[in-house]
Amino acid sequence: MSMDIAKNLYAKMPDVFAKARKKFGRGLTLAEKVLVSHADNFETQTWERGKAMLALRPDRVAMQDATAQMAMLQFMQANKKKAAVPSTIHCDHLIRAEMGSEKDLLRAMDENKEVYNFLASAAKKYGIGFWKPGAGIIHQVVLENYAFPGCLIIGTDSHTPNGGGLGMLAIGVGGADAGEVMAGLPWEVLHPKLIGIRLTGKLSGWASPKDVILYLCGLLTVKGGTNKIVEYFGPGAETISATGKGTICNMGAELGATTSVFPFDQKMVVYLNITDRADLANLAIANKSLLVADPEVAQSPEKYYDQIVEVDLSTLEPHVVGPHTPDLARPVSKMAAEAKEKGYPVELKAALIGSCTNSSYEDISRSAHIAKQGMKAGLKAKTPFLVSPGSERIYHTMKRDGFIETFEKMGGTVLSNSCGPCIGQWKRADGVKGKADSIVSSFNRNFPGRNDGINETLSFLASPEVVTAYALSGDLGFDPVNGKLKGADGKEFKLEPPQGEELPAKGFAKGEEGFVAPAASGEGLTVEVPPTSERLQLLQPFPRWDGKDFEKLPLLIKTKGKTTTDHISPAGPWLKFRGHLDKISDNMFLGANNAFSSEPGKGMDVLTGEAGLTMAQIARRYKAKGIGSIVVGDENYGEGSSREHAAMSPRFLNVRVVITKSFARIHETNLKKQGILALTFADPKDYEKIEQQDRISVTGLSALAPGKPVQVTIHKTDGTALTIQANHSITEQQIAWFTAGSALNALN
Ligand code: MIC
Ligand code: SF4
Repeated sequence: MSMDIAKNLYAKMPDVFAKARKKFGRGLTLAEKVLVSHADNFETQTWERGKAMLALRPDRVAMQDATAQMAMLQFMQANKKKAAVPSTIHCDHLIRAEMGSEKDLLRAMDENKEVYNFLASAAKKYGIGFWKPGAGIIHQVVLENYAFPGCLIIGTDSHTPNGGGLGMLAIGVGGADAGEVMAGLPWEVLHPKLIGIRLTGKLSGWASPKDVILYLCGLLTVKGGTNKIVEYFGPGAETISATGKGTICNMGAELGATTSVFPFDQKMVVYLNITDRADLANLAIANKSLLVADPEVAQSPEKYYDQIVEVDLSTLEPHVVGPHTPDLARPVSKMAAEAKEKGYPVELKAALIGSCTNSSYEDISRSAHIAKQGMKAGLKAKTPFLVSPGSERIYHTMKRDGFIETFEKMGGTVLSNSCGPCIGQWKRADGVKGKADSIVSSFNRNFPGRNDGINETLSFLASPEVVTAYALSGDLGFDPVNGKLKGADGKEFKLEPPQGEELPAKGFAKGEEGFVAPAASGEGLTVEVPPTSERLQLLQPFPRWDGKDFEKLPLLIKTKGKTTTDHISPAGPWLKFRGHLDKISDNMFLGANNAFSSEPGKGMDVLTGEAGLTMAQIARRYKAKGIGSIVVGDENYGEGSSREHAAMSPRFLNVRVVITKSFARIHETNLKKQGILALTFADPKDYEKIEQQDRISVTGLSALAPGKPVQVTIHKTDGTALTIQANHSITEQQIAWFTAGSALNALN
């Protein structure tokens, strides 16, 4: 099917590129090429970076099980017969890692039966491909099966950009966006600005693709990419494998970037060939000029990109980032000193490799090379060492080529092909709540509590080969590049830099692929939602806006510091309620730091003065009294995941307005989609003026208009009031979502 999509797309590209070159009066970058060729209507579309809303027609939608539930529940409300664009569901997030691959998978099938049956039956009915539990992690499966150069995919997961490794724009969205595109509507996104990253040189020694993005996270920070596309170019790009490019694009989500992309090249050809898509590879070769930036871009990139960063791959050192945020970066050689200075515990309690970000053949073979060196010296892993393969193909190839054996001999455990510990589906045997200790992984996120549910755990991220070296040493202060390990015989030795193969010489081994095709016609098929389910709940539309201003609403929470979606709607044990809005809403803000409480997730019912309650308890009390509330947030509010539960739960529990210093892209859209007013302080210092007992009014709402600030009045307990201004990025169409109560209501 990708072949037909690609043929049609490549056939129409020359014409639309010619129009775009004329309109813009210059050549086009690769990101622009993909955007213009997917415009719903190129002629009527306004093109202005950072300003215009683009209406695009994605080629495909991908959903993972934890977010697909809400996406499908919302799509079903649109009453369509079939998904309007090719779509797939991937069962990867709900498998708990504990006993190893086989047992974990069996248990998951049992405990998630209702959810899997719901997703499978909905997929079958609505023409959606279904990838069974154990088939692999969404982004790896998309890369192996659906991604191709020049394509535009949206996915209900923030790491969807992984597909940029095959030269396409793959963008993370909330479930409502996916539901709408499947219902046949164009997809809207703010016209992103462009960051050009010029790569020169070639990676060598310990440096790996992961280090490119770890380094960039440190340089650009977690908000540096917000509403921007990161486009890689330059001679260094061609030296990185397609899967390595995938790693870099995947973790571009940690910059807040809309997505990241690499130009089509020979590495992609090789990858398409080895994943049984020679036809696509040949087609892309024949259309190469369409799938890379115009030649003039590389000559004077400053004219095309809003910002340019140069990275010399030859001098790049391996990095490690963390704890608690992916932009706290330093070369591994500096880790020991910094750990000492900041008092980070250096004894490592776990080392984890794999995940959607880093389980390519290259990653695994390089890590196995390190493992073998350790074992040759009589060493085993000093920490629990867990391996999460990205897909069935990867797992079976690892098995055939002896890597599983190597890792197991080293003392490691190979988990099922799923997210597992990366999303908190991990029973860490030695974890103690309240105790700070350190773990290291090759994943992409390290927010507090994410992996083991313990907020104090210091989670560090590095390349899989560096993590494997850490596993051998058990010591965060160990420098794999320059340091020495002590072998079983007491002799010190240095690890050789990792060596591996980009792709398996014998091709990929195949297991059970785990794909279930939809029914030819969904007519007469039912979607399985047991009425008494604890896991699934059909959605009730949110109430329409009553046309009144928000007067004197209590403040529910003022979050302080980093407020990721993991803080707003934690995952781990809560993942099982992703299809049950009422139940999952009990997790609302459980991980968030409240400016007025010493305990995360807790606050005060300001109407009664009772403190120590969870935010959900407080909001439910207000809701029962028919009162709405306001949330105030800090910088980059809603960073991280695409989970729309972080917007739906507040909406469900009557939060009407969220005012922050700034928002992360996906979350801001999710709030708007659910009918919450998303505002930013015109003067970020006004954040300081908000106190616990304030009542807040947001007025002039009937005159809400794009670009027009709104007035916010803060009523103090002493009877005084002060008025501040708040901005928003609401478009005409989004005002309709607000008044209808949600985007979905506006659709019907
Ligand atoms: C993540 O990595 O945070 C997740 C879990 O994959 C999320 C999606 C989710 O919360 O279901 C994401 O990245 O969007
Ligand atoms: Fe799964 Fe982790 Fe990848 Fe998210 S980042 S898709 S949780 S493996």
